[in-house]
Amino acid sequence: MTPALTWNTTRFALDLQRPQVMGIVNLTPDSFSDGGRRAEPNAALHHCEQLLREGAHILDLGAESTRPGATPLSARDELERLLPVLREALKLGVAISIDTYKAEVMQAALDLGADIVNDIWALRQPGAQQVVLRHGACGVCLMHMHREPQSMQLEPMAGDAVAQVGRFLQARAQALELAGVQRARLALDPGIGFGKTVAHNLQLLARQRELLKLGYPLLLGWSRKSTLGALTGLDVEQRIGPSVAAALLAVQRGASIVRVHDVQATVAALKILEALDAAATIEGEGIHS
Ligand code: HH2
Repeated sequence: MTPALTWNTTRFALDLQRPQVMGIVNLTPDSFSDGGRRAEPNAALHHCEQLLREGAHILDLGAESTRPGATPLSARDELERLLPVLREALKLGVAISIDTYKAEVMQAALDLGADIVNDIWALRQPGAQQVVLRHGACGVCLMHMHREPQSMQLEPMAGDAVAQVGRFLQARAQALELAGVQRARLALDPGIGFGKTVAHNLQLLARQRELLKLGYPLLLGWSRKSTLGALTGLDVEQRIGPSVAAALLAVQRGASIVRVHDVQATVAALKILEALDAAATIEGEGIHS
């Protein structure tokens, strides 16, 4: 089955005929990539506005870091960080995604009007699936993670990552559909770096088209991940080039949504890809021949 042309979310039907850029807004003091700099609500909101000026189509707000070994946060603390920014971000006129795995946080964010639940646990934590079912309209991103954030890199998955990730994502998506979530609300994410080795992550990129066959839009989060550091020797802050390259390669292999820190550079790179595709189409129609 071919993936849907829109991603239906609470307020917006996102047009997946063009790649959608999801800008990351970290409200955490300990995120792996830009830890702490945006924890203060005003700074976070300015960051949201900046990402929109740079061309983001979706903003992904996360109040708890999921980097390997990060300290888990209570739902109450997570909400304290999230809600002041969310209230204002919802006025910006774009889809707002909430990066959380806690039912209580999802519920509060959806009550305020959030558009998407982005869950690294694919709604496997207590109560999470029920919140999404009850809401009836929000978009959902289901991500694959091997083990859990505290232990995933200590014992990464073994064997064929693409096959295992595919089976997991298909099972989660089917379970949700059977429970009543419309297919057009779902996007799937192979979870780059979540309990995977560098070789696994590369396998997932090289064979990404196999995951497209599941028939759901794919969301990819390569931005500043450690695999890019391992391949280039660059520190987190220096990984814009490899992050943009990975996002572009993911889109070329059929990704509909890319989750990125560096929105301006990614949007610019995607314009080249789009121009190239348009030129190739004209060429194919014989206009230049
Ligand atoms: N990666 C992180 C967090 N959330 N969500 C999706 N759907 N896909 C991802 O690849 C993904 C995600 C990484 O977590 P964190 O350590 O909090 O860093 P950052 O939010 O800066 O990417």
